[in-house]
Order: sequence, then structure tokens, then C-alpha cells
Amino acid sequence: MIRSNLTEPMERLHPGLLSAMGPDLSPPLYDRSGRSKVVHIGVGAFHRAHQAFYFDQLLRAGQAGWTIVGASLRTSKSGNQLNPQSGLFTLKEIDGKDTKHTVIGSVREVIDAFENADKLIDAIASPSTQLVTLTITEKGYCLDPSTGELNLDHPDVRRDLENPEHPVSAPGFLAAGLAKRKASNGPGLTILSCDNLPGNGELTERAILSIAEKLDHKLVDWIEANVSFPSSMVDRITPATPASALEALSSEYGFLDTALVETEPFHQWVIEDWFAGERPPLDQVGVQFTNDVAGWEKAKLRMLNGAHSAIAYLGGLSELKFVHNVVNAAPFETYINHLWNELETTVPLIEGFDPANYRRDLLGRFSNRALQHRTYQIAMDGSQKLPQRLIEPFIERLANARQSPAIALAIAAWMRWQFAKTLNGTAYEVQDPLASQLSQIVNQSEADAKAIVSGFVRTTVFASIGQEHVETFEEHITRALRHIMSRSAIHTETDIAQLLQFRF
Ligand code: CS2
Repeated sequence: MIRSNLTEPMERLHPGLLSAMGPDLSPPLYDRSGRSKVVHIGVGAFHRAHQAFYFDQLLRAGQAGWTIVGASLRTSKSGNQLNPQSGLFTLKEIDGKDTKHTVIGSVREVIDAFENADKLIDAIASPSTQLVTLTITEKGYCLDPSTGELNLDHPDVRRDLENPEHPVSAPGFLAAGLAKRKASNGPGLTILSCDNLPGNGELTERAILSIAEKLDHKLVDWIEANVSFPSSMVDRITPATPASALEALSSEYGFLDTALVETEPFHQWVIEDWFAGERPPLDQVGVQFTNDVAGWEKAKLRMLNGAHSAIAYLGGLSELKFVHNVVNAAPFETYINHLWNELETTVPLIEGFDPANYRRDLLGRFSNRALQHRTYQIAMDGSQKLPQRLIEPFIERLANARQSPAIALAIAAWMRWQFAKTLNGTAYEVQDPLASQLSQIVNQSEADAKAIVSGFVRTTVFASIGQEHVETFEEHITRALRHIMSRSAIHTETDIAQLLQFRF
């Protein structure tokens, strides 16, 4: 174990420290040199705890070459965290009882693509690159929610169509990288989305093809023949790293790691078995390759992420800071069980998926008090998350003549969240690409639940609702919103029971 005198300036984590590290940090002692087979866009906390972790495991298993060149499209934050550390960072797995540290070595460097677009384009085009993975968040795909197609009016997309060699959007970068790969007769490539969207592979493919169509028809043909876009289900709860964690690591080990990530022990990755480049042997480290990923995506997006969003809005409005505060409060646990009873009916039967076990495990994961997972963090970008997590299951149940008071409550709580103040009146900032449009609807509706709901339902968030369902949907959500708006707190079993027992 390395310990230094804490009165001296703290040394940053760097490769020179690895050989002196003890087994409690599991340093990566494998060869990190040579050309990387993976390019990854979006090197935030989730990538580090998930894909970078899996590739680190693969490298430890002796599968050389599966290192990652990362890229950031917006800010230099990840580059500033990782590059001075030669890509090294510590992953801290915590469950409240045990703590496990692993220094991860799979990430080689981070390209600041907004400053150096060519470097990312070259990395995508490089013949040694076999796989491009993405964690760019739902909004990074620049989609039109009503069609699932690329939004050609999105300012970044418009810029990329005018100036395709200097892109700013993720689809723009991928199209430019593929154009260069084609020009150099490069080998096949797999582009693997790791974001929480159903059919994420197909969405990525359509987005890239619609840019390619506008640029060059031959590029479309080449992509169709040489590039695969598997869908995948990714799972590992990974909050933004709290500052206190950096200090704790420094005082325990005597080095500074600004790229540290805290996560839960659980991790899961299910990938559609469709590879155009070399397939990384990730099955050796627990990844599941399958021909039927859609069921897994649905189960996870609805049961885990749907419950997460409900917890975020109802908990956030009740001024509960962390997910574990919400699930450990008895009324909310009752509520979450109601919610899961409803959501579970919309999840297909999947081999190896047992809903009762899954729910029990999820409750355990949500209750992890060691993870400081803020309700506010999950509440961000709700306009991009709600359709696949809550709106679609609600509508599917409605089509089967089933009522869904628990899902309705969560959707209404999202609407109430747009008021930018808690039930108790504390103000906060709503972070969402549609924030200003949504707040305008709230302001114009003069606290009338019906007007608010009907204003919201006309936004792109609800674009997937068929005309035949709009009226009933509005009626149910209005009822739920009225109930929430009439309250100044949700604290007790009775509060939740009252919120759930309204009749449609
Ligand atoms: C969360 C997810 O922030 C959110 O929207 O629901 O990031 C969630 O923690 C992950 O999908 C877990 O795998």
C-alpha cells in the first residue's frame, strides 16, 4: 500500500505508482500499450463503472488489445480528470458492508473532440478499431421523439449537415468517421450503443444513416454492408462521484484520483450478437450475447429505470435527497411495490428472468445506503426518459383496459417537478433540454391541473400516445396531478395510500 505524508502536495495517480500498489487496489499490471481496439464516446462515471470495468476484466484475463480510446464531445472535464493519470482511475465498489477498490487500466486516453475533431474521426476510421461504444445519454442521439428518427431541425444536426467534416453531434462524428473508414477501404466495424433507450442499436443506425443519406448514397451502401449496430442492455447504478469520496481515497492511499468512481457491486451487460468487427470475448467476463435483447431492455428500462424516475420525482418533491432515503421510507416502499405490480405486466417473458427475484434484488440495490445516488441526478432530462420508462407501459396497459394509478402518479409527479419547487416550496433548477418549454406551459396554466396536463401532452414527450388514448390518458394524469398539487408533503403511509386510492 502506498502512503505519503499528507502535508506534502498530493501526487496524482499515474502508471509509475502501479508496481508499488498492494493487492487491495488490484492494480492493472497488464500491457496497456499498442493500438486500441475500442473507441468510446462519453467517458463519464457510468462508462468507467461499466464498459471500462468489463474491458479491464478482459485485459486481466489476457485478452490484449481491448483497450479504449475515449472521447468527449462537449467538455474537457473527463479529459482533465483522466489524461494526467494516463487514463488510470480507481473504481470503488460499495454495498454498505464491503468495499472493493480496483485501479482500472483499460482507458488509454481521452480525446477532447470539440477541440480536436480529426483525432476522433481518425480513431473511428483506424483499421485497428473493431468497436465503437457510446454512452452519450438519451439526448445525445438528437432524435425526434415522435418518429425515433434523427431530428433534422436539431441545431447540432443542422450544423453537421452543413459542415460534415467538423461535426459536433455524436451521429455527425460517427458518420464522418465511417466516411473516412470507407475512403480508406477499412474493415467492418461494430457501433454499440450503451444508453438507456429501447432498440438503441437500431436508433443509432437510423440516425447515422440519415446523415449519410444527405452526404453520399455510396456511404449508405457501405455502412449497410460493413457496419453492425447491436442493441444492448446495460446496468450498473453509478452516481456522480461525491467530493468526499476523493478525499477519503487520498487519505487512505496517499494519491489523488480525480477520476474516481463509486458504484454498486452489481453489473450486467446483455448484447445483441451482431458484430461486424472482431467480437470482443466479453462472454469470458460475464457479458451475455443474445439474439433477443429486446426483452431484457424492456425489463430493465421499465422495472429499474421506471421505478428510478418515480422515486426521483416523488422523492425529490418530498425533499428526500438520495434514492435510499426514499425506498427506506415505508410509504414509498409500498408505492414502489404497487408500481412494479403494474409495470411487471408489461414486461415479456424472458428466459433467465424471474420478476420476483429481480424485484427483490432491485429493492436491495436501491436501499444501498453507501451509494449517494441523488434523486435530483435521476430527475434530470426526464423529457428524454419518461416515454420508454413510464408512458409506454401506461398506454400498453390502457390498451388492455387496465388502469395504472401508480404509473399515473409517477407521470404526474414528473409534471409537478416542472414547477421547479418542492411540495414544501423549496426552489430548484430543472435540468432538461425542454425545461424552458415545459416551464412556460406551467406558467401559462395558472395552477390548473387540467390545463397543465393538456399543455404537456401536446409536447414531443407524449408523441407516442395514439389519438385514441389521449383523452383517457389526460383524464387519468389530471386526476393524479390534482392529488399531488393538493398536498404539501408525502410523508406517511396514509399520504401514499390517499394518493393511490383515487379512482378514475
Ligand atoms: C438512472 C440510470 O439517472 C438515471 O436515469 O435511472 O442512470 C440508472 O442508474 C442506470 O440505468 C442503472 O443501470
